Amino acid sequence: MSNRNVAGLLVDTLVAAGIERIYGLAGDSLNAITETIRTHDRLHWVPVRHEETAAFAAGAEAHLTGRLAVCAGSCGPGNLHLINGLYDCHRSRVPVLAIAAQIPSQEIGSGYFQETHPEHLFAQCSHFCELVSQPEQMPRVLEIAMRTAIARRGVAVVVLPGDVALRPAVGTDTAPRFADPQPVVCPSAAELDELAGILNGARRLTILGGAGCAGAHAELVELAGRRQAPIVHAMRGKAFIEYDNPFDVGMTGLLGYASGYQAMMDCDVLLMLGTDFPYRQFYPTQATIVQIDVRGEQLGRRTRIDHGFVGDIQATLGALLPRLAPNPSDAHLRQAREQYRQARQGLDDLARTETDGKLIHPQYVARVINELAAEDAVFTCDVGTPTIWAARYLAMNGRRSLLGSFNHGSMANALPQAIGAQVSHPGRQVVALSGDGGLAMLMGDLLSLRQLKAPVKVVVFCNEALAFVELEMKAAGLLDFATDLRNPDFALVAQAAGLLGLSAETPEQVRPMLEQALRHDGPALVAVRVSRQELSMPPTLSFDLVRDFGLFMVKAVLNGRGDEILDLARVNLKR
Ligand SMILES: Cc1cc2nc3c(=O)[nH]c(=O)nc-3n(C[C@H](O)[C@H](O)[C@H](O)COP(=O)(O)OP(=O)(O)OC[C@H]3O[C@@H](n4cnc5c(N)ncnc54)[C@H](O)[C@@H]3O)c2cc1C
Ligand SMILES: Cc1ncc(C[n+]2csc(CCOP(=O)(O)OP(=O)(O)O)c2C)c(N)n1
Repeated sequence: MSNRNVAGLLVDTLVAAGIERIYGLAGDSLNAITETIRTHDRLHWVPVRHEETAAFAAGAEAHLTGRLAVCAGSCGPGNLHLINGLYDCHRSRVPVLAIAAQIPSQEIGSGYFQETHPEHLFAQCSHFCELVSQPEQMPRVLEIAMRTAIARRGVAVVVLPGDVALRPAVGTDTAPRFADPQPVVCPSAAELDELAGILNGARRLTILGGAGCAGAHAELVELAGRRQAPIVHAMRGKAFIEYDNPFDVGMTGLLGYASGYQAMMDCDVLLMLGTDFPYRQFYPTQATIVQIDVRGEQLGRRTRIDHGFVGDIQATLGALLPRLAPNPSDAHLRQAREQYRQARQGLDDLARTETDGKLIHPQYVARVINELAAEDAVFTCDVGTPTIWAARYLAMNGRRSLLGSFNHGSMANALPQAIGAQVSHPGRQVVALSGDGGLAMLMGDLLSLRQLKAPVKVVVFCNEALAFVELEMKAAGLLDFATDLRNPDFALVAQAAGLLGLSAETPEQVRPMLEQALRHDGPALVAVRVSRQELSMPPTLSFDLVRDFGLFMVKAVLNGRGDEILDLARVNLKR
């Protein structure tokens, strides 16, 4: 222990905290750290081809375990490449420590080769970012960084010059303990009485639940049953709310279901539970709005609220339930459920096999993935239309997980998140739903799948376009421009990278190829040629509903340009 250098102290501290791996890409400013890991048997280096991948991968691990995960980048451009992935981790509130190596300490401030100032660069995507300029700061700065990432759930960055990492450590021999405090945050008894009074008085209560409902499924369903309330979910709440839930009426938002939108518009009281659903146009304007969130600063952030309470959803609902009376009327719930049935029927119809000519509908691909995937699969979906297909066709069951770049909205997240999910959970099936634009953006890390022996299954929705952007252009009444993609044969690219590579060109090939890929004992990629023009807005069957939906789109994003959407809807509904 006494011969340790600062890098050795850093590694020992991480190991003592239960860290098993660091995702990263080597560089000389990281040499002291990688050299220590080389001879260490409890900490593994996970090499990737782009540091952004390292950050996304660490975020995926942290998401699935709920514990701290670590990534590293070398000085200057190396750690600069981490930034977009770290933004995603930070905005998704997953605890990630980034080690940003720095140029030699005596050169800082001289405009030296590769010099940047990570303390400034990472400031916006971290809760903590400090430079270690002398060995005496370690391990204290590292401990504070780790505790901050865990306690505030987000990113912390330790900036470490390569020469400081090589210097003898002067820190304590005692490894710090990282307790995992589990305080129960619940509104006071008086607040709970007030909350119960509001809910007991509601005739048409609708619940909007989000990621903060994780672990509170039973309480949520009991609350909805007691008050006969439909439950709408925000995207990050899907995995925790939708399954085994007789009160579920789907998602809201631009990609949501008409039923989710309608249930929120028709209520007299909206109860927001652990959600930061961002789109203000989708909140009701007349209803009484009540919000519960464990973070007080989240209250009233997205819509005006009438009552706000600070509490953990599970604890709060547990304390609230005994105070709630049964609602004698189920009219609101029945109406919302019927609208949901219709919306779901419309979505399922769109996922049928029949196609125009030889086109493969992406909805069908997503449906088949859902049918074939394991009961505890981890899905990742790229920003772009794969997010839509995941939201609508992947059924969650309490054991499956769904990861995306939902809050930061960065393309190219699916492959790197799949890498982190697979490396940290070797026993689970991991399926990435990638866009052809998204895959190409960080395609270098297809090579990592083979190198890491990570049996990720990548399904590429090849629509030869930045299709989501085209959709937005159409919605705004613009002609498509700058969205064409001339793709290579991704199956051949995959084969060259040492993966099983398959290409589905016809609807008949989709299911057998996906089956083959999922059975394959190793990484696999299936490139599916899907149709380019797909209406991804909430589908509806009757013209009245289309018209309502048109209005809803106008209200949401179109600034009065609803005609194009109606035309698009008519075209899509004809088939
Ligand atoms: C292309 C694209 C399109 C999208 N379209 C849609 C769409 O149509 N509809 C949609 O819903 N989303 C959509 N999204 C996702 C959207 O941007 C948001 O990420 C999502 O709506 C947020 O979901 P959330 O509120 O569940 O999670 P978050 O934004 O993460 O909010 C969770 C909230 O819960 C709180 N919380 C956490 N734990 C607890 C706890 N234990 N107790 C109490 N509170 C807690 C947090 O403080 C936070 O306020 C889209 C994303 C992309 C990339
Ligand atoms: C890094 C980044 N660049 C640009 C965007 C804007 N953007 C959002 S979706 C999208 C298209 C994604 O294309 P692709 O991955 O091919 O998926 P598709 O929508 O075509 O299915 C773009 C360019 C973004 N979100 N992130």
